[in-house]
Amino acid sequence: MAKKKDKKAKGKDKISKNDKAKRKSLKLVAKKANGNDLPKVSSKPWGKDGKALDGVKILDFTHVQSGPTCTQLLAWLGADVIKVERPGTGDITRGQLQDVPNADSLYFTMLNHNKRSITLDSKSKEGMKVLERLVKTCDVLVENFAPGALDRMGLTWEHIHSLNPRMIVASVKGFGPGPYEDCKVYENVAQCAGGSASTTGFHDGLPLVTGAQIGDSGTGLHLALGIVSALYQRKRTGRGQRVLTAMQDGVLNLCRVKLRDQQRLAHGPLKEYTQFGQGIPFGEATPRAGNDSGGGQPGVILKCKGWETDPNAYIYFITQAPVWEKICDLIGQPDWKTHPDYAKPPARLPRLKEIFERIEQWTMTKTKFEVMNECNAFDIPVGPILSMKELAEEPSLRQTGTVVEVDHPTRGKYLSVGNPIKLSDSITEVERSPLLGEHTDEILTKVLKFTPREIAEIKASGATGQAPKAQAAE
Ligand code: CAO
Repeated sequence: MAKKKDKKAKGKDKISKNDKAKRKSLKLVAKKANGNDLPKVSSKPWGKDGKALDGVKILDFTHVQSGPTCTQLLAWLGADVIKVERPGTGDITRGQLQDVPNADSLYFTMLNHNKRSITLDSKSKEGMKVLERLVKTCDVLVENFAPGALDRMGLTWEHIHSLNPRMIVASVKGFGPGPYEDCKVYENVAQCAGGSASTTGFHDGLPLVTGAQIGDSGTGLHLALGIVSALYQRKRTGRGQRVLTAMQDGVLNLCRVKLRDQQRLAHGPLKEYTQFGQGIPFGEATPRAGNDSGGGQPGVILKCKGWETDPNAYIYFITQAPVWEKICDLIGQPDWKTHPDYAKPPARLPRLKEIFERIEQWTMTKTKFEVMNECNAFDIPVGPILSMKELAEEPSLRQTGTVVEVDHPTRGKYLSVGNPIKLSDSITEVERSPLLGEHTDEILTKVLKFTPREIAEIKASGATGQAPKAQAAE
């Protein structure tokens, strides 16, 4: 009995020790614990209580769009992102689609906010010395070179892992392992190979690519999630791992509902597609559905007042079943609420063309914003077709930081899309993109801790850019 008591006491002791440890760790995240020993909600204003990825160092070896989208997101979430660029030219997008002479293009500036830039010739001995030091110092290496390029540089996974077993190596490639794994891929190639183009456009028209950069930016997003997950797993295992996202896979993931429809075809026609009501037979593959709604709620784009001259005077209108009666009242067709041809969703499916034509008679009497307001009053889901000009000028997007004005030393003020992911504690201050090699000295000295003599040697070799004239002439 005494022994039992002893055990109990020891158990209590254990619990209280655990409790102490728990309290100590909680103190790190909460100034004061509430009655339940749980951290209190931050007392600081929205987005002002530390950065989510504070302390994470990223070796950003990305270029063009897919990789930079990923590392920009990580930078916005608080990671220290060091972009390694080729001396002289840097990321090719700096000079692509230039609108202001001698200034980094918007293509580059809008994809590389909040990063530092170091120029390094990875194919030189001294350049590789610096890169290896970066590998040892950073937590994550992100790259989106053509297949095999990183290996050809000498940075194989095995080598990186031997230098820094904690390092996560994250890559975007066009295709995963298989017949196309060696191919170079750009946005529209991925949209075509990932199933988006074959399912976008009108039934009787060409396959279309979309304006949304689902191949590049979409894959960058997928990669960022993979990296954050690998960082989380590393907390348990202590080791890094490889993260691979193929653009074809990323696009297909975003086209998931179209693969759903492909399988539904085996069981009959896709009744929510306009072509069903038009009596056009379905083929073997998911067809292009024009503007038909992707889900079970039929919807299309309808003209609004001004459509004759304004290319964006349109609205997306969804005949959501629960609000059908309100739609009937709003468009002045109350008899459809009880009419057997219109009252229930299955009865409406073969008549969608006629139904939307009737709704369009109503939307054409109003601007897209009037339609939006009147429909929203009755919970009818509609979407005005907003132009880039309207989005750029929308005050609410400016207020939330989704659209931000950024100042840049060589191009002046420009608009950018800020961090679309809002965290209540973590700060996102959108900072301008770096000039080419702007932080080379700072990184060599403060991050990599090279001595002045070593830095002089690195620079004299030309690894960070043109070698000083005296040495170059030797
Ligand atoms: N110093 C020296 N050399 C460097 C360097 C540096 N700092 N940075 C890159 N390089 C070299 C690479 O080592 C590579 O050399 P090798 O071919 O001799 O090994 C070379 O530059 C070019 O790399 P790349 O083949 O990736 O570039 P590219 O312009 O020919 O192709 C792209 C571009 C996007 C088609 C290709 O990188 C790719 O398919 N990437 C994967 C998919 C992807 O992300 N696509 C999205 C692009 S955005 O639309």
